[in-house]
Amino acid sequence: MKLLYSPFSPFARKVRIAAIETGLQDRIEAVPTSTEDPASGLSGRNPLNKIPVLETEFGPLYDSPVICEYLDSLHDGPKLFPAAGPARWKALRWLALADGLQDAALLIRYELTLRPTEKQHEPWIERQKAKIRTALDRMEADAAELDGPLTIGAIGAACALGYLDLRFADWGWRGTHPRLAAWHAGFAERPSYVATIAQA
Ligand SMILES: N[C@@H](CCC(=O)N[C@@H](CS)C(=O)NCC(=O)O)C(=O)O
Repeated sequence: MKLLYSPFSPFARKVRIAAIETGLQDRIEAVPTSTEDPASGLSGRNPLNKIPVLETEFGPLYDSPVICEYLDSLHDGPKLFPAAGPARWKALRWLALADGLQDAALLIRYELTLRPTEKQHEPWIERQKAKIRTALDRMEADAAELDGPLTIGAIGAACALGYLDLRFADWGWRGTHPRLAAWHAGFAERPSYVATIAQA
């Protein structure tokens, strides 16, 4: 299977970590893909022209939660997506919160890097920052839920925090979210996390 990705994409990182944690990495060929390059063929695989995309024998799969759940169906080890009950819904809620944080952070990133300075809209940036702050506060309050068996929610949270470290290190989220910081420090020792660190 081919994974169209960028080393800087937190969504693709989640997929790459899931692949390593489930022992599937050797079945996946990671193909660096630019969302800016029409010749990449990305839009022919994902009409939204977003990465990650996983090419499978039955066609392309997107977005990252779908790819992760597909990968989770391919192995017999402990599942990243709990099968049922509160454990499943909590893992999916963590995943949604982490992805939402990443969406807001990416919107800020695009505003600051793709728009001319004179067209950047500070209230829009502040609105996204507010989402990130309230998401981090919720994560801090619920951080104890991240302990225990590894889930896709925990992987998502680690990637979202890693993206803040990559692009917005000066925000200093650790100072205001100590429980989350302690949890993240433990997660950051996992070989899957280390192997997927992007250099800015
Ligand atoms: N919901 C999607 C989000 C993917 C996403 O936003 N990817 C970014 C890169 S990190 C992208 O492809 N952006 C290009 C664009 O928005 O045009 C997922 O979970 O896969």
